[in-house]
Amino acid sequence: MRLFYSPASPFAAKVRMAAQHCDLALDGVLADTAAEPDDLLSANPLGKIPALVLDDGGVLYDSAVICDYFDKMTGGQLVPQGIDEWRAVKLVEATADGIADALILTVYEDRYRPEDKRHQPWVDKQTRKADRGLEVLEAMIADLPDRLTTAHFALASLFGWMDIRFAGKLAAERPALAKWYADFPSAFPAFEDLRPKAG
Ligand SMILES: N[C@@H](CCC(=O)N[C@@H](CS)C(=O)NCC(=O)O)C(=O)O
Repeated sequence: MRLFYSPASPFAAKVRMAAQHCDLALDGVLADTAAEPDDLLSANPLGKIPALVLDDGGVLYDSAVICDYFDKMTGGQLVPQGIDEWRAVKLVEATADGIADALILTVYEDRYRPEDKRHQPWVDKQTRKADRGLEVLEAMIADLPDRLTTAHFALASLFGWMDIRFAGKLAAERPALAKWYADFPSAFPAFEDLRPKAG
């Protein structure tokens, strides 16, 4: 399987960690989404990473869908099947991914919009989404199962990416999440290799 990714992407890091956890081999293909390369667009018409090309030539995209596919391929190694645990895991994953979505939009506002066109109230709105998400995550992490799941990889990827783009925010504002993040590499040593890295 080939995965279009970039070193900094939290969503790609989540998929790469999930694959490693499931012992699934991925060939990484570096992609610059800003350039809209043809090979990426054939794998994902939305032009986003991560995008996966399967061995049969089919494609999959959106990190949650790709992780669910890995889960199906491996007989449930990433998502518990019991309804209560399933709910807890998928809710944390959706919240972590949604926080990443909101914060990435604030980064793009700086990166892609000319300075005189930036709209601070919109940035503030995205930041409030992220902050509310982080607040509820502090309570939600208590309900996660001990074994590693897509929720763990989504959280670790988000926090690893925040380390690059919003350094210090987690420790200053959400110490319980910062502690969870500090403990994560001992549960998943490959994190040091697969964590989001500044490109
Ligand atoms: N919901 C998607 C989000 C993917 C996403 O936003 N990826 C970013 C990089 S971290 C991207 O490709 N941005 C380029 C763009 O939006 O054009 C997922 O979970 O895979």
